[in-house]
Amino acid sequence: MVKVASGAEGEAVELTLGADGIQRATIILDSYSYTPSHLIVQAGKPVELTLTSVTDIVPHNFLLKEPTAGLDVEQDVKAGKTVTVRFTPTQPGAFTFYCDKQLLFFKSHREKGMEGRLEAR
Ligand SMILES: [Cu+2]
Repeated sequence: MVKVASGAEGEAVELTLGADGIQRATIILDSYSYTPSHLIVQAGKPVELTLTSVTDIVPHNFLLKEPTAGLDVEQDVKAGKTVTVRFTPTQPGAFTFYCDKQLLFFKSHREKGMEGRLEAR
């Protein structure tokens, strides 16, 4: 990962392409954020994200649904666990990923700011 900018929206990172043709990054999930929250990738090439939760109790997830770009990711990340997801954005564009977990009548994690941006170029 290469840090390309830092601002109010959080740090933007450009994923590096591995020798195997896969773009990889590690994302930290906390309550209620993804770090980094702005990813820049190349369209048409596979992306592999390692999702690491650093919470003790609160479960999170990672949703990235953009049918027009072939994206349909829905992955639970239990407290303290690490999982990987793999997908390929078929088209350039800016897509939003988020956590839709919600406790009873409280605000959803997304409403508390748990979302980020995937920019495919
Ligand atoms: Cu969450």
